[in-house]
Amino acid sequence: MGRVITIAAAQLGPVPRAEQRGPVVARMVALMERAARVRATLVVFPELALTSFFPRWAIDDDAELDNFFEASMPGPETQPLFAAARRLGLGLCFGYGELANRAGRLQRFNSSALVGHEGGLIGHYRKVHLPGDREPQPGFEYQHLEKRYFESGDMGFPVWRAFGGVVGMLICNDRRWPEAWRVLGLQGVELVLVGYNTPLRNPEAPEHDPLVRFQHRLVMQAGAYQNATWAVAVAKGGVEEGQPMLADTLIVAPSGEIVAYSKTQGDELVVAECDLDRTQSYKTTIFDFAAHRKPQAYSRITECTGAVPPP
Ligand code: CDV
Repeated sequence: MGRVITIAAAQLGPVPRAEQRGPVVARMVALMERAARVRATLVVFPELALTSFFPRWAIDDDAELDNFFEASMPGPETQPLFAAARRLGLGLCFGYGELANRAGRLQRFNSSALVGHEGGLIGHYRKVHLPGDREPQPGFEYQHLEKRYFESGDMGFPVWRAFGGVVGMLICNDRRWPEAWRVLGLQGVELVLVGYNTPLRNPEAPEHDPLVRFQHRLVMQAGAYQNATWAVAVAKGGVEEGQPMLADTLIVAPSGEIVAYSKTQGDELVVAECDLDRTQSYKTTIFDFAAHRKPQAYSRITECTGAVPPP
């Protein structure tokens, strides 16, 4: 029978800049109710699911910026998500802007929450790889100012025993870095949950634009295969505040094969039955890390930091 969980990747269409939490949370609860009807047990939402992707704007006013962040999780406005998880018996993962208060020092992170079937917070992850700039770039059609608004995550890449397996989270740009996947893989991860907001146009390197979808699939499929894990990538799609976003929500098997993907740009559930035991056929053969990895050799390579010697 295996350890089968039915996962619903809940893609979201655009969220306007001025949208309050109420309507977005209502959209998310509606998707959770649909997921429960198809007997899903885990629902995964995108990066910064609760708001518009605000790093596209230069925001100087702290009060305005704070509107995009949650000071507690759950908070009064996100409580309905936790209540729905409990009522429907669903696990939940969603991205949000985290406003943390560490001994009076305010910190902002790009975070993801993991919620159990009983509606309790299992844990959260803070995005490590922050793309873009600190200052607005002259002439760019859209900014990407994650470095301005967030600190880099300070929790490493944790995994949790949850939903009958070993679960980790990455957020958007993290998925392009093999070391993020590998740190999860080395902890025996069996399911990696990834929310993202990937624009279709990159003003810094427009020559990459035709490859956005290809490169997204490339890293998701390679990350899953090389670490013998299921992987779920969930998009914000559509044209959000004039900026076209990649949809292409995916569920990827440990073989690297895409088993389900979105067909629209808007709110959509992408559902697959994921047997966590399928990870074993890779973890015990080609990617049996204990048997085949060679960390001693890798440290020699990292010692070679100088220039290539002359011939
Ligand atoms: N939100 C993101 O991290 N987006 C990046 C873009 C800017 C390249 C991504 O890796 O998809």
